Amino acid sequence: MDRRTLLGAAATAALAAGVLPRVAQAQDQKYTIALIPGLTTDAFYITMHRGAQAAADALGVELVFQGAADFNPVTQVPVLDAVIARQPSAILIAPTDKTQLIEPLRRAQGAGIPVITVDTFIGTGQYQTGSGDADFPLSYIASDNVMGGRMAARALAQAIGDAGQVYVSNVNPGISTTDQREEGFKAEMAESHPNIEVLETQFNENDANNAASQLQAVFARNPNLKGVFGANLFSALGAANGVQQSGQTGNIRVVAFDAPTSIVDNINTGLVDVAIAQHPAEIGYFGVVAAYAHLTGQSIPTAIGTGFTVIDKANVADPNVAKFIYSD
Ligand code: T6T
Repeated sequence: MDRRTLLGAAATAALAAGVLPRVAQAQDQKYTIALIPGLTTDAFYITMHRGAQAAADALGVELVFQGAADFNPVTQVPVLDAVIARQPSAILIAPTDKTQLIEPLRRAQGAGIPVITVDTFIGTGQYQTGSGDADFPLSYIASDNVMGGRMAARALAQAIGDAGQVYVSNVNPGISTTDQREEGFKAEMAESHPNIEVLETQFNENDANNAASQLQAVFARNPNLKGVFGANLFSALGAANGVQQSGQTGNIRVVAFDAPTSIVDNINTGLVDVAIAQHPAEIGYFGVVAAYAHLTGQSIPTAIGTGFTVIDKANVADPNVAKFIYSD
């Protein structure tokens, strides 16, 4: 008997004995992947969920989307604990704080559940390095937020003629994404736009109403205010509303991070100059693919970067651009 005949005979014997080959076992296994967003009602995470579901459908895995109603570690941690209790095959999570989610996520790791972070990170975001107490997640899948902040600075500088006062409307300190956007924005301004003064950051706790009142207060204190960078969806929406309520549309220029449907109107009316759309569907899709690859024995990259689409009045109607507007 040659080698091939021998292998064939062995496989036939195994099948006859009811022993399925290994590949068939892996395919039959039903995996459950949990996706815990920063909050459930944000168009950014709704779009991420859509991408994750597309990958889950393609791979035949069950996807559970469970999150809190606001972007806050105090409400996210109990959701995480409830998910851990259900023992999913893997957890994808957007941690709402770089530090406060480390211990809670260790509980997932302790329960043998692989963790991948999407959008935001814990610790330094450098995973699987063997150093520190927060390098245990397998992978970090997200936009390059420092670069996104630099892109926002360039867009705002151009809109205001490269001179004058601006500020960052931000969520809360301690969130990896929005911290990095502010860092990139300020670095770009300091390095390349010496005639722009960046005023003190205003933190709005992810509340667009706060961001709107803050805009009006900053303008009252600085009547020459020229621009604002809204570092996430609610910051940008609120800051833009504040500009409108102050009757300053076109005088105080707005660059928005994120691209909910309302941004289209704001770009068309000239209230917002530029929106930097992330690709949250990509983040969700590759999150599920990475978790599945790990569960089926493949090694996965410790970081996967996704892109941006810069939206302005000139391209907002182009279908190749408009497809990056978030789902509601
Ligand atoms: O900007 C996104 C996300 O990247 C960030 O981490 C939190 O805010 C958003 O969800 C938009 O609201």
